[in-house]
Amino acid sequence: TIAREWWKNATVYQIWPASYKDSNGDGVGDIPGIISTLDYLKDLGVDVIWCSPMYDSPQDDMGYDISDYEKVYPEYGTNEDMQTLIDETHKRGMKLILDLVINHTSSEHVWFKESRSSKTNSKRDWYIWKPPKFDADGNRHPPNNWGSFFSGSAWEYDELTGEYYLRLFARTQPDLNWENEVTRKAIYDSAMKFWLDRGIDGFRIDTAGLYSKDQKFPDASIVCPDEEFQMSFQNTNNGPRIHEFHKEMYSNVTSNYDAMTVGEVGFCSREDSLKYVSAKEQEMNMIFLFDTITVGREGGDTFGYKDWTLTDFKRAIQKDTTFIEGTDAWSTVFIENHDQPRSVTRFGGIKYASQSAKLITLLESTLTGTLFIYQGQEIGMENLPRSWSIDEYKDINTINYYKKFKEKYGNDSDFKEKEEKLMDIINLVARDNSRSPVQWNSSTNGGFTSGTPWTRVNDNYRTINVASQIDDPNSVLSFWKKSIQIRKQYQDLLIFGTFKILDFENENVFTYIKEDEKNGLRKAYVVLNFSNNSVKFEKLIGGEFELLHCNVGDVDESILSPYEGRLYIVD
Ligand code: TEU
Ligand code: CA
Repeated sequence: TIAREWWKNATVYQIWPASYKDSNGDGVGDIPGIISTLDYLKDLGVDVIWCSPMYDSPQDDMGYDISDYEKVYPEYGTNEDMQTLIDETHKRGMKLILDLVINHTSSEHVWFKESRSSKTNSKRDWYIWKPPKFDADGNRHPPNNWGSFFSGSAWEYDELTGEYYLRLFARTQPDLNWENEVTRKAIYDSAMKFWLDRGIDGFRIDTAGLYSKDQKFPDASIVCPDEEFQMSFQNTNNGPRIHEFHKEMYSNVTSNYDAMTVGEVGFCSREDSLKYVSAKEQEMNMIFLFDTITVGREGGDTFGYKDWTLTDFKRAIQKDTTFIEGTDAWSTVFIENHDQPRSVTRFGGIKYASQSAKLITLLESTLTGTLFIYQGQEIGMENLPRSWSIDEYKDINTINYYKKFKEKYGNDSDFKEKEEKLMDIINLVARDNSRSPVQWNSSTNGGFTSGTPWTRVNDNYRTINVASQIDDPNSVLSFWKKSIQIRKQYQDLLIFGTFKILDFENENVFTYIKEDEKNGLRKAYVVLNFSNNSVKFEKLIGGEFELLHCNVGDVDESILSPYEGRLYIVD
């Protein structure tokens, strides 16, 4: 039997501050705005709030480029506001975790300013500096072929000292050198203990698999032959010392607090995943794996996309959630976050938007692990309108990619056609899709701000918003609320149970059972129609079926309507 720590049956709600709620009319969400919604979150059934970076930052990567770990970004509020948020969250019996971004800092962080100032500075070695490579003609090149996640080389040349620094993300996000023990200690003190001592309850750990780089810095193998620079995953992700670093972080910091930790790891074999999250390993409590959210995404190309089938989706969910079975480890359940598009658009059927939002709710609320919901998901927010031009897109990842695309194909006679194709994909998977302001009501700008929003509000705010759903028993919001309650009530099966797919090859319907190891007789039986058509409903196991929850009003025993889903208890 597995231990049941408080964070295991928790429902976590992610807030991405810039687009959540603006309290002072400057068009940017802020901490007082968050505080004003705490009762709403409590009422929804939220146990833990995860707040994306609210630290001081030039905002080149929306706060994932931190210039001061110990200071709140002034547009979001003050350190006192943060203390109020911590206290008010606790008063309502909820917890608060922060984003821990420690693979890199902003180039505006004082550590980096010192490091860059000279080769002999005492902080030179806090970041990763390498001399250039010169070819036979004397031309300067980066130390190796590693590519940035945000396009181009992962190395940035610095004129002042004539060396390159590593930056796996934006050029203003230099990677910290985790090999240096002094640096690690500074990270623990400044980024972690500072906020834990102020009462926060843990961290979502950004890029938790990337800290240990292959110290030989070899060229990455060529996955995309047309590209100059290659994904460096094999040399940077799950690297040689990564578990040593996480064990140190645990013993020096998180184990001294009743802290919850969830690491963003992304891609990992079962064996490697367990090293991060087995309780006995003493590293992190759980990790986010990306198999499900990257179904249909092509590795190596940020905007690569190909057709996928329901079987692919099932296989991915199985991998992300069942790797812990029979172990002392724990998993997560999520389908949206600030890096992913809206799930209704990506995995549902937009013609049946609210029905398919509820279907995804039913799926998520019956999967094993800690549940994470992203702001706006609870009302079924959708991707940006396809009619919007590239100018409405604000994310550095999208913009860099588009620029590179234009440089490459801009003069082609069929550029317009190519561009339309790219815009289809951008509109489907870009991070911008989840970054539009939360739609609170049907007033101007969806009630997000009384001023001019920093980024455009989705045109559909008049029909999709919190106010119109809150008292409607048939809304997506009410369905989420009820699903969270049922998840808690039947937690032995739904949160802690084992997962077994019954119709792996079916391309329309997804059926699985959840079982309680201790009491194998009673099962949860979940059937989800992921298609635009009505399909026949057949019970795939025997027993007494009792309908507990479903996303339609009238249930026809023998037919599942498009995007209909049901949860039965079977005795
Ligand atoms: O994301 C890490 C990560 O793997 C992303 O680069 C992901 O592949 C990408 O967003 C897909 O487009 C984390 C944060 O969640 C992200 O917001 C940051 O930009 C990134 O780290 C750098 O801190
Ligand atoms: Ca504001």
